[in-house]
Amino acid sequence: MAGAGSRLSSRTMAFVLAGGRGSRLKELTDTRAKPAVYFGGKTRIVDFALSNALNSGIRKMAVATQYKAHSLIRHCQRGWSFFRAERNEYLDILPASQRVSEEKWYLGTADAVTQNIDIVDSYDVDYLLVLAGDHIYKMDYELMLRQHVDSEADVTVGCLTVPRMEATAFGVMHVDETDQITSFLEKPADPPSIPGEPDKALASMGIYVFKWSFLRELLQRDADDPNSSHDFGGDIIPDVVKNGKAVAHRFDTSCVRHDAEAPSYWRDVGTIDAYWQANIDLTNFDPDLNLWDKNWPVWTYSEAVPPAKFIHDEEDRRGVAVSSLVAGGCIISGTEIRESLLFTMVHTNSYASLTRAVVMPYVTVGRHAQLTNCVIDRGVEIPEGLVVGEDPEEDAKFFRVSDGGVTLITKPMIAKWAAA
Ligand code: ADQ
Ligand code: ADP
Repeated sequence: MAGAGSRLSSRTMAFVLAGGRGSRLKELTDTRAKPAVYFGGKTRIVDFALSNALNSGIRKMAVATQYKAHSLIRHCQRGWSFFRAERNEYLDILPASQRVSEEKWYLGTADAVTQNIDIVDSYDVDYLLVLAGDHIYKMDYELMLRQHVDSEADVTVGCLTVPRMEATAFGVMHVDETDQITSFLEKPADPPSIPGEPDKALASMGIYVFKWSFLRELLQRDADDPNSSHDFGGDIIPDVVKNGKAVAHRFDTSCVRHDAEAPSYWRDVGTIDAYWQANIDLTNFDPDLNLWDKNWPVWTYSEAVPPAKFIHDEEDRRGVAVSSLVAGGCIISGTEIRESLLFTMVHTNSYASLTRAVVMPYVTVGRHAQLTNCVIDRGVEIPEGLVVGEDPEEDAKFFRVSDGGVTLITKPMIAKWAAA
């Protein structure tokens, strides 16, 4: 046992589950897994969990991939390949169906770990931190590890308080006065509320700490169980709640990190509306998610591109962006941009205007286009004069309009528009 004060993160491996499609993001995840979706002007969603692990002092990580993993794998290889085995640092990318058998995909989230037991073993760690690779948040896992050890729990589950009606998408728990979990329901249709707070529920963030020897044995038993779906939320956590000691780690009350002044931040960006809003929120004067914090950098792969350029066009139209984030390589020529977020290498042309637009890399915007409240996928060429965001019924003929009125535009949709 290490003495008090030593960091548990050095004896921990982070296992990032990054295999899910995220089907509620619709066409945004047609070609890539949700963790590979671009977020925040430079980064992808998975960078947040990986950066949290890095910033928490963890130097052994694995990313389990499955659905449409190509761009995710390429991103991890390009952005996260600085781990050095000779310094006892590792980041493994673990695609499904490559290890146990040629055909076998990961059956569920727990099976993704089970199929890689020998890899976790080879790292010789005491704790396994299981992370979902599809949320945007800042969290110091050392605090959760410390609670796990101090409480002598079999599993510690990261959780937060959410409005009760939103809890249908989560694992929902009850805890006693010591925060030991007394019941756990995976995605209940009618979520139980927190006692005394009828409108709130305690939801699992899908983040778990286990002692590796304990989880290893549990997974081997689970693998032989014909009634199990081999899922953490569906099988493993309910099992430990029933037969062992499961403890809640409250993200709301523990803050981002020991010395943080920033408010804790966590967002599920699982729907087009939530995704758009979380990106647009970054354009606020004082955004809740501080990407400028030097003490908590969000690491990513970044292309070598020139600085963003803003130009007056020949007809003296000014290229301007206000209350916006504009990444490197962009050329804003005679376009008016407001409350928008432009990723790398976006090129916009004269008389166009963008308002509350989330624009992914390598998009071009033709002259006179007017784009409002929208998400534009990578590489889309917006035709001259396209107007989006004024008439939802018209938009819905070619594009996807979300419940909240955000228009999603992808390459196939533009092809359909052009053919009409
Ligand atoms: P869900 O949100 O439904 O519930 P799930 O689909 O299990 O999450 O995905 C969790 C993570 O695992 C995601 O990052 C996903 O990309 C990844 N994943 C999914 N299937 C995978 C597979 N076969 N192989 C590898 N990775 C895979 C879970 C919990 C709930 C909890 C919510 C919090 O079950 O209890 O409340 O997360 O969002
Ligand atoms: P996305 O998440 O949108 O897939 P990527 O950066 O992984 O983003 O790539 C987007 C597209 O760009 C790919 O589908 C591919 O067609 C093209 N592309 C990017 N880099 C390469 C490359 N090195 N080789 C081939 N195609 C590439």
